Amino acid sequence: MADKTYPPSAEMAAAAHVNAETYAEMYRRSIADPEGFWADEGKRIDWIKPFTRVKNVSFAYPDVSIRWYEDGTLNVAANCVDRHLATRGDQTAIIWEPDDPKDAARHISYAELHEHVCRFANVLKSMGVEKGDRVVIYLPMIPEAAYAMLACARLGAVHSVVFAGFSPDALANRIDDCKAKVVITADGAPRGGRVTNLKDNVNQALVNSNTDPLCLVVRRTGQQVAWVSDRDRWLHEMEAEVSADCPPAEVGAEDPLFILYTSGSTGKPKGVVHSSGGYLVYAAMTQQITFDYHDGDIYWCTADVGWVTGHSYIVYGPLANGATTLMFEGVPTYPDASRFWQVCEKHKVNQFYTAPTAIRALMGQGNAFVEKCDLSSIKVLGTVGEPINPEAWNWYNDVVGNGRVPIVDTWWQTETGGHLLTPLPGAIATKPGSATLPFFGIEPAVLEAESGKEIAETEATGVLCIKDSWPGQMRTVWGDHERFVSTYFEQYKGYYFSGDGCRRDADGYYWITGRVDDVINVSGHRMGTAEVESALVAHEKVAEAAVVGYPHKIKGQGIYAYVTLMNGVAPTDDLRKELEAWVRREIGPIAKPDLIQWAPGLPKTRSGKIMRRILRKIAENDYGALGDTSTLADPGVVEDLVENRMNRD
Ligand code: 6R9
Repeated sequence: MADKTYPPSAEMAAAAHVNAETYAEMYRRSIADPEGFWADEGKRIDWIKPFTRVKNVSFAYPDVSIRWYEDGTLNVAANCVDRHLATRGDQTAIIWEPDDPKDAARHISYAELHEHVCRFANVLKSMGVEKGDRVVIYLPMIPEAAYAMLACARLGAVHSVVFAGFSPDALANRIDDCKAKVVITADGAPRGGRVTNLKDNVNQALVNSNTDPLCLVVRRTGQQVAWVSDRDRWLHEMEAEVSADCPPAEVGAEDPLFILYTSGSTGKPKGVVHSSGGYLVYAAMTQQITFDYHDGDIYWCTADVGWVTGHSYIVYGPLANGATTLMFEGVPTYPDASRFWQVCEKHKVNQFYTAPTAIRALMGQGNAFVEKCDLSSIKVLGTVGEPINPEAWNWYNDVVGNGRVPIVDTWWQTETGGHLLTPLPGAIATKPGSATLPFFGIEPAVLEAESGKEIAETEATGVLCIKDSWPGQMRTVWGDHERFVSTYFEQYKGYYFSGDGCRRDADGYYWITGRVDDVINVSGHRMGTAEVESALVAHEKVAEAAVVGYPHKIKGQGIYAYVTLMNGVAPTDDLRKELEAWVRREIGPIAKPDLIQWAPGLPKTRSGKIMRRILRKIAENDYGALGDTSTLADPGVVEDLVENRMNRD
């Protein structure tokens, strides 16, 4: 059966930045003449010293190196703030919508943003932050998060935002890995009517950390906090003492703008490093074209700044374009399931960008929450983070978009900096569940997983790789270039390997099938199974643990943990709760296992390798098709696991 397709409306095609013809022509040129194409796109941003070299890239293993606009210099904050002052100083840059709808929203103009960023930068400077230094940002979704990021960029310092849902231990690991000079936090973080004591978390993290950064604290809730007087400073006190003038530093295009830690299939999270010049060009271009953003539009991306989506599509992309970007502190279901739609109505949102997990959760609450709101301002709907199932896509389309709004299903990664596969609303017909076609400059390839052979036929199923670089690509893993090369360029020589599986249909459309490595995607958050396993085995009663994903109605994937206890420890419900709380504390609430199965033993090969394929099948409740089990050291183990499986859906 042919997939149902949704072509762009005539109005959209006529008014959009890119229509079907311009897409075809621009795409052709972007591949045939990347130098010329990206030289032109590089002019989207202001350079202090214009670049003369556009692209200098090698994907050849092991000498991978990626450079764009390498001899140009710029300042990212000046691009996101200063250059708009002359034309749109009074325009709102950031609309901030607080957690509690009874509290007033704030509108921060570009002129105000400029003053906040300059003062913030001067505060950091007075704390000793210089170009190249690392600053960890552990903040809730408040405007100060954007000020902090831009203040770092203004000084040429490298920020690393750590999602405020991460535990003190996870925070300490990141502070240590990048050797942060300053950690920026808030007293507390209200979310969904509850408060997380962020400053307490930082206090605890700094007890365990081997680095001793200073700590800058934003007052958000006014709650009592424990204070270390030679280490901690209040932002509001410091700001009052510094000037509102801070000249932007000149940085090289290839100087790092930020580090963002993300989960991989092995070991500890990797510090993904993004550049200043190429990243900004790519974030700005994709924000404008994918969402078909026009001057005066109100644009809302519901992500958290702790993830890459918040970096590229709340802060850098929109602000580089002089957009009005909405920042939301709360959650979709507080005070009730109409919150997203009420915020859209209240601020007359034109582009709305969220994750499938939120769509599924809201879909489950019924249509009335949507239908009571006026969503007529919405022109484009977007989704990101995981494959969207057609049922959720259809609900988004029919109920939220009222059948009149294009949906852009954007496939990309922390590593890619911006969208790689996505429909363009005025150009590309959509199919529910497909991220459709490549963005400009992106040459996808589908490879046979085992042989690594690129499949030439249009219809193909395999692993998704990209043949050549684009300006927004990550440059390295912080402090570990070898890990960068081995993770993304070793298995399939000459290609960037995404870690995702995919299918390409007869129309050349891409359908992402999910990760092919030991990474699971829980509510759109990437989680390495190895990370959860090492948290579990760090508990004194746990001998061994194996973690896999399983299909979960709302979260996309849930976390299924097989746990072998130490000899003599009784498997009780209390212990199950204790382990859940333990993982929450070790990593954060997003890593809490949904199901824990007591496993007297794990299925292993004779050489001692855990056979995850079997564990995945049992977790999926698909135990009838376990495949070849002949290499198992003790086949009896499997029978017990099947019999006591926790997922019976
Ligand atoms: C931006 C972001 C990346 C992984 C990626 C893939 C999954 C993201 C998707 C999608 C299907 C989409 N993913 N967008 N899968 N369709 N539109 O989410 O970055 O947190 O690094 O996750 O998310 O599996 O490899 P990140």
